[in-house]
Amino acid sequence: MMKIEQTMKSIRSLTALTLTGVAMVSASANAATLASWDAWADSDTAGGLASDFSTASITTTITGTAVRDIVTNRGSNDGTFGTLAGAVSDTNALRMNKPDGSILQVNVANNSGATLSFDQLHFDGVFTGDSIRDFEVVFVNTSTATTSGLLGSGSITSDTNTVTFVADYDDFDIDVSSITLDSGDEGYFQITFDGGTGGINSASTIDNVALTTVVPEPSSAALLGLGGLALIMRRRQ
Ligand SMILES: [Ca+2]
Ligand SMILES: [Ca+2]
Ligand SMILES: [Ca+2]
Repeated sequence: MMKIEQTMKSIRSLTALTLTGVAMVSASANAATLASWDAWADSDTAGGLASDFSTASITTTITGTAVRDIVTNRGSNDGTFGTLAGAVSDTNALRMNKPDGSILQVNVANNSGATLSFDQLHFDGVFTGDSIRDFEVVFVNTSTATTSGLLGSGSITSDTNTVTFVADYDDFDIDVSSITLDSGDEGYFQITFDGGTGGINSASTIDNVALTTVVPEPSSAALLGLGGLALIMRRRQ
């Protein structure tokens, strides 16, 4: 009997310890970066701009009619993807084509073997002169041929008349947590830019792009398993 009580005591401490651990993990790590673009090391605009950082077996590129080139004398220097901490490269940014209706696509091919649950799409932006500045975001699932409703919209308000080319750009965090992508499927977040007023020689710039996913909470089945074990031990008593 003494032995069983000791075992029960150990299980109780173990359960308390595990629950503490679970609380710590879920408070600090409920989202993870899937891919990010900051240094723009890949300047292959024809083949799609590969992310500087990405998760294994998930292919992430940026393409679209708004892609003009990678410029080395511009960049967001605020150290954040949108408002998400972590961006490190002050220079190198994506210069965008000017016409209204220009599109950027953040492409995802999910070969991870598991469903992806997205969290947020982050980016920084600045416009120049009369170039494009307003945007709308939707998700297009190419595998199921479906397009989401409007996920978010906004307007870049800082321009290079008021800030230098390397400066603290505007931050955007778009909630895309309604979007999932099944294993084996492909799709893209489509950012459509607008709001240019004509003229020439002006180009908006974006930098510090990041896509995050929701990390699944420890399953309730696992927690029930611990509870169940304690219950079995109690019955044996
Ligand atoms: Ca940068
Ligand atoms: Ca930022
Ligand atoms: Ca900023």
